[in-house]
Amino acid sequence: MLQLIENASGYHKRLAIKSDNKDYTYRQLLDASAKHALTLLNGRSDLNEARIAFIANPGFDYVAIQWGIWRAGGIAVPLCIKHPYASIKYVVEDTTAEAVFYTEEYKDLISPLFSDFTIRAVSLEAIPTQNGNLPVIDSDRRAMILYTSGTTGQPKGVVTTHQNIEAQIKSLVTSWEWNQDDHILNILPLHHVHGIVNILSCALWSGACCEFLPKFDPEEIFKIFLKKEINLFMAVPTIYYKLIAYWNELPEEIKIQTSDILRDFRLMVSGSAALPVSTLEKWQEISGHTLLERYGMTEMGMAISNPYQGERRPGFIGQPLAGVKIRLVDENQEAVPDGTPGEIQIKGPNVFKEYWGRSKATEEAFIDGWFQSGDIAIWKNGSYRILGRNSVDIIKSGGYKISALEIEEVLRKHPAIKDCGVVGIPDEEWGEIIAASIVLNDQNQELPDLQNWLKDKLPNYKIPRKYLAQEDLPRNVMGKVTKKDLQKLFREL
Ligand code: MCA
Ligand code: AMP
Repeated sequence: MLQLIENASGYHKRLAIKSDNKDYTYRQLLDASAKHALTLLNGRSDLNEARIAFIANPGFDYVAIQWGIWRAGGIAVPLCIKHPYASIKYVVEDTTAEAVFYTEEYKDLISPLFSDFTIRAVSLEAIPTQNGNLPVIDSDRRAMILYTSGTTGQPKGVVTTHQNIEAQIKSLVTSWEWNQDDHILNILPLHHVHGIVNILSCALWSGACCEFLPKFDPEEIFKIFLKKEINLFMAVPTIYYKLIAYWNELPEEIKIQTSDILRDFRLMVSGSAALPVSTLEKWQEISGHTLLERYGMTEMGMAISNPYQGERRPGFIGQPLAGVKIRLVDENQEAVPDGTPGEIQIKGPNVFKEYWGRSKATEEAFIDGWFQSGDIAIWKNGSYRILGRNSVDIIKSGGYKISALEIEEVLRKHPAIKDCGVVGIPDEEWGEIIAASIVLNDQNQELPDLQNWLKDKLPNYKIPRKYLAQEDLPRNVMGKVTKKDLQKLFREL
């Protein structure tokens, strides 16, 4: 039996999930997920790694469906509830999903799937009661596919096995001392590692409670904090930035009350993007906590973390997590001396199995068994510090990883656009803001309303916020677009 499920069997009566003002025990989660598994199986003995796409609000149903897919032997493919149909279609097509499991509120969004593909529809609202046995799932089987942007245009599906996910969970549970008295608030999207593994799965592995807030809303978050039930919080730097802005506007007595409650938290973590020292310091003043900054990636879960016990250094990401091997190398794949920048490479049971359907990309991602992250860091005084990335085409905005090339590919389909260049511009709130330089076919024309035009083509967080019309893009003598010059241009606007 999968370890996560086996653990849950030991926590029957404990509170597993709080969502939609309801409490759910581990027993309820086990019962519901078994029911969903039998529905998916529909008389078969094992789904044998069939891809099952699913869409549900963050909360009990999401988790029961995810566990149901795993217990039936399927690969869970979470769909983002905020994505336009084009992005959902891409994931379903790329994974060749056999079925899509959905809750009623997403019926309209996903219904075009049923005319575009031969795909089974499984509605949560129409689950029959079935009897049968669930298969035994080996932990080396594929468990999940999450989509991540890279230096290629289209997002790639990152495949992790149950073993990979277990290794990712175990190292965090040990390092951050998760226990069954923990109660965490999950406000992150559930199609990425941060929300799924670091928060949800670590909580359920430990017998703790995971409470959901389906939508990011600072007012609601502070209201929940004031109930004094939550003792753990994890978010991306943009969220801490927004919480600080909200806190600044609170009446004085609520500020004092909130700060007192936050001081009693066991742990507060930041990750998914670089945490500005200014945000760390302001949050320290408000909460008394030095945010624990850690470093991870969809392909490996978490790899490096500041210590739970011990000094957390602002601007640094810490040391390798238990079971994770790290090396820093130069362009010749030679280890660099301490204090010299190098690419972070990773080895360990936490590292993913493959990119779905992309054997060449999988092969190219590794060198001598080491996964090449593309992130540049130095090791200084016993801690790693991130310096940047080796590709200017990867943007991090609001904690999301975004490919400039993917956006450019879409923009070039606009009939008025001859060429374009997309870059990330540093921003204290968002990490980076996406900016697009546009060369129009007809230079005398005004820039069209691209932000609106992109709405049904890209997720909101991938849509550029700044636009500039240019006669041509900055280029080097070889004619290649010089993105650094483009960034400079936008910074100086
Ligand atoms: C939204 N807006 C933006 C952006 N996103 N503006 C600039 N840049 C952006 N990226 C604007 C919208 O246009 C809108 O503006 C307003 O913000 C609210 O938009 P909405 O979509 O409602 O945003 P939100 O719900 O407030 O979202 C902000 C957020 C979200 C909560 C910070 O971006 C988020 O959940 N980020 C977390 C992503 C995450 O989990 N990443 C982990 C990846 P207007 O009001 O003017 O219309 S996993 C990972 O990275 C690895 C493994 C790791 O290490 O963890
Ligand atoms: P993703 O592919 O969405 O999983 O994003 C992974 C990327 O996020 C990494 O390759 C880093 O570039 C970035 N990242 C994650 N954590 C941190 C951090 N603490 N500091 C700087 N960058 C980070």
